[in-house]
Amino acid sequence: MDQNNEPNGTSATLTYPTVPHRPMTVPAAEAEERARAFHDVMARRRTVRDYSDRPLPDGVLEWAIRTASTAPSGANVQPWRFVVLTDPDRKRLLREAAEAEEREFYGRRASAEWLEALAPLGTDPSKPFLETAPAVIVVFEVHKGPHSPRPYYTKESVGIAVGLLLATLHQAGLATLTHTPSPMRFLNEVCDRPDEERASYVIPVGYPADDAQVPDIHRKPLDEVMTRI
Ligand code: IYR
Repeated sequence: MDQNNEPNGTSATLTYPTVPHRPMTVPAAEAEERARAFHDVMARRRTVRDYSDRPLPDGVLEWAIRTASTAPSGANVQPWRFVVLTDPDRKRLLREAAEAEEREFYGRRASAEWLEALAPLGTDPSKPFLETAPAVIVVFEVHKGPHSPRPYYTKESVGIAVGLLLATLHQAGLATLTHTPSPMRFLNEVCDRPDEERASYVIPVGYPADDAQVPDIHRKPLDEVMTRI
């Protein structure tokens, strides 16, 4: 059997070797309960903007990034790169650069309609969480470059990976926030990444501050999000 997962073949059509699938075996009688239990865990996830400086337990970031990397991706290109910032100087640099973009966003670039939509959340250009959270993960899409093939469905693939990342960190008791400074080009310099990589999420990770508050928002009921035909 091919050991390296490179496609097999010598001519124009290359195919992966196949291996027997090893499915998860969940008894049908337990399926609903397991789905509900996972729902109850995920339903408690909240986006957190106030972090404590409590350190992260060992190994969690690595497992979360491994889990994110199990996401399906267009043509299996796996077009993601997760840059983990923990050094205080680097986080300060990130915060200063992000706040400069955000001042432009809130002061000039955002439309009145967008600012009105954000107003209930009370967000503003100040981003202290980029320094207080013990780690910040900057997620990059990897586009075609000297060492990377052309990706397909890049946004979708990276979005799924980030969903798994957030779910794993939550499951491990950690809070996150998907911060989206715009535009994000400055992140290549802050994170030492080449031009073919384009940042799409900035994710502080940590324990919530003891006095953290979150907005009292609610999820849409099933009948508003699900249609059966
Ligand atoms: N990038 C800004 C604005 C912002 C935009 C959306 I859409 C949000 O849901 C929240 C914030 C910021 O991070 O403050």
